Amino acid sequence: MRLYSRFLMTAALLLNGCMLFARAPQDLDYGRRRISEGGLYRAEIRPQGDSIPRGKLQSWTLHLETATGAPVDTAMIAVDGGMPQHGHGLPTKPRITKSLGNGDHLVEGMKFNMGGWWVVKFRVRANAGADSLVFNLKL
Ligand SMILES: [Cu+2]
Repeated sequence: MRLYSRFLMTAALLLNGCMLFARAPQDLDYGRRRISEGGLYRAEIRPQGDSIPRGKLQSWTLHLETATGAPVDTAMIAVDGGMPQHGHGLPTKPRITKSLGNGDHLVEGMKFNMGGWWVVKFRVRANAGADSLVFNLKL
């Protein structure tokens, strides 16, 4: 009996911990337009549709401009991401494959293999300097 109640308590604690861990921060910004962490750039992600499909390889457009709104075409951009609550990264290695002009960049190889809170990060190196943009997604 005593062992059983201790087991219940442990289970309750574990469950509680898990639930805290599993809950995404409530003030997350899921907007598709963001200002970079250091304020050097503004960017917008343009997935192919309104909703981002799960488990499907997709291409996005990343629109990049300076803080004052000048399109940035020449940049080194690295893509990274994952699920902060699960401790894993993206299932693929998306890359910027082409500059489309007017600040637009083609992002190929995007894929999200499960539902939940995802983070996609773009590390930008261009004339204005190095900075990164972090987007939150809910799938
Ligand atoms: Cu996950």
